[in-house]
Amino acid sequence: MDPRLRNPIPTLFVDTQFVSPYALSAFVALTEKRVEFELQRVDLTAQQNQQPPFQQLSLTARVPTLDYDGFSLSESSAIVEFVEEEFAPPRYRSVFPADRRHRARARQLQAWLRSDLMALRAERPTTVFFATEPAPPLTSDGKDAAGKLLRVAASLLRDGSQDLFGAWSIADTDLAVMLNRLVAGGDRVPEAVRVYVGRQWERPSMQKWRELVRL
Ligand SMILES: N[C@@H](CCC(=O)N[C@@H](CS)C(=O)NCC(=O)O)C(=O)O
Repeated sequence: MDPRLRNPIPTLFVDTQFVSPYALSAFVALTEKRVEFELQRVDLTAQQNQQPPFQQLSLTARVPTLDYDGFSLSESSAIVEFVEEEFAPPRYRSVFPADRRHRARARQLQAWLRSDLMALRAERPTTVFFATEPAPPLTSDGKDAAGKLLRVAASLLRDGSQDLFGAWSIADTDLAVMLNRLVAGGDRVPEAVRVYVGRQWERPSMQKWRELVRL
């Protein structure tokens, strides 16, 4: 049997450049839980994800994919949910809010961030976080998406909150990553948003990810 199929240490498959916001979310969840895990890089530019063995491992042939003890899983939100249950509190810290309604709202936000704002994602890819040149101006679709995102952020961060639900959760990371497309892109954002993003960016789990980025 391929020993990797029974690897008791979770292996997270990520893009070689470490620019996938979805891989980042799964990485941060595992890191915040202090779970020992391994990373495997998949070269998306060489379409390594479309070839065996990754293609057989990942249902969607996308990163992130988690491989753990003979079980593989794609889709970042499914991975984070699985990791939360597999490495459950109180032994491991929770990456979701403690309150049920807050948890539901965290998932609401995560689902929305993964399914909307296409123009913003296209015009401000995560490589903008590390760009040295200023980003081109947003198109009208990009501005609409940015406006929508900032309206949502303003309503969630109404009291100048440090974290969305009273303490850090993975939804903060996902929101901060989306907002940072604007901050790093040099687009105009309220000061409260800038401060919020800066604070999320300084989390040790985010710093670990940033150290891996290869552009
Ligand atoms: N909904 C997925 C999105 C994953 C995704 O789009 N991954 C990209 C990298 S950012 C990928 O693997 N692209 C390669 C491809 O689709 O062929 C998730 O949340 O994990």
